[in-house]
Amino acid sequence: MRVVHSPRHRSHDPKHELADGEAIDAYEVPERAESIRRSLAADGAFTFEEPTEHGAEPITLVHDPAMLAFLETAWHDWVSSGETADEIFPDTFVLPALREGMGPVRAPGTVRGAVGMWCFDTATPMVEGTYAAARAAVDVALTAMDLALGGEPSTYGLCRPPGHHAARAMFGGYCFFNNAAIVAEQLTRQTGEPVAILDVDYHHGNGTQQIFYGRADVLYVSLHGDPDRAYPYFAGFADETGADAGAGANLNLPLPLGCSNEEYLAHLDRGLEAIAGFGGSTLVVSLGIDTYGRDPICDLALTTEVYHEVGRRVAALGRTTVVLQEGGYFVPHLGENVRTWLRGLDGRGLDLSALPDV
Ligand code: Q9C
Ligand code: ZN
Repeated sequence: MRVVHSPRHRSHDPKHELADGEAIDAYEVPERAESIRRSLAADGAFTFEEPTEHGAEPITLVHDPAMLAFLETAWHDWVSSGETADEIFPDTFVLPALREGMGPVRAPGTVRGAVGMWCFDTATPMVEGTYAAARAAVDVALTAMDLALGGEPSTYGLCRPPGHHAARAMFGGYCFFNNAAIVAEQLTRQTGEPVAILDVDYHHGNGTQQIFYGRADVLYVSLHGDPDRAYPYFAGFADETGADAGAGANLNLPLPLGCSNEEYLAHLDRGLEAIAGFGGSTLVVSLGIDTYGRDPICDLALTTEVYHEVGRRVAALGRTTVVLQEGGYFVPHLGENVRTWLRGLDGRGLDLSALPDV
């Protein structure tokens, strides 16, 4: 299987996120992607290539150009206005109620103010190299798509930072540009067919859902921790099925606390059934491995074996598949879990021999 990877991801190297009023070590760190790269490289059946540049247009077909412009200059503007902190966090958030009844929001003249127009949480700091890494992740995703359109049955884009929490005009959840949504949008344009997205990250992909919620030509299917208890809290409910032309083209499958492999596969089959009944020949997978039982920030109970079976069942759809990396935070097993998933997709056997005993 062909893998697209860029060393550029390393320039997004946040040190902290905020939790319960304290700065804690960041979970979304460069070592995640290195763990995946090492595992796939050691397997021998994966070949690596660097992305080609795709420019800004595929991004602005999905995201507000003003958000792209903010991200592009934020670090430079931050430093040149005399700020000295090496991570940018929002100070306030422009919730609709802040200016309720008082007319439109005016863009603040400082990054410290303006970041609260675009970022929705306190877990997603921008650092000096964030923008370059986020742009490279988009190029990784689009290059994986190009290879699939060129005839590969399945390809893998080792995207970092991840993307599925980024909405049209909002970033957060460790995500800046929505790599999967950008690829899905291009697939609709380049194939002229509808496109399905399967999101198996532990967290609901609120950004991807938002971007396509009114669209009939993109099916979004997500398995995730129930938003009644899980981040991002405000989206991912089972009764969110799409709006307007998109009615019926959104399927949320919330999962219970401690969800087992068996329960998970039963939910997966419902999602795959919806995809099988939807048109088009291509599939985008948002592959999060934070469903793992040992993930430090999630609460399901999946084991490595199940990722092989999930990959197998996705392959049985028979679609051209672009797999893009999202979350997964138990770094010691992250690479092997991804490798296991992709081996299942590729019709190869389960191989647990390289799973570290930690
Ligand atoms: N106070 C992805 O897996 N959690 N994003 C913050 C800590 C943020 C996860 C809660 C989780 C974001 C791509
Ligand atoms: Zn996640």
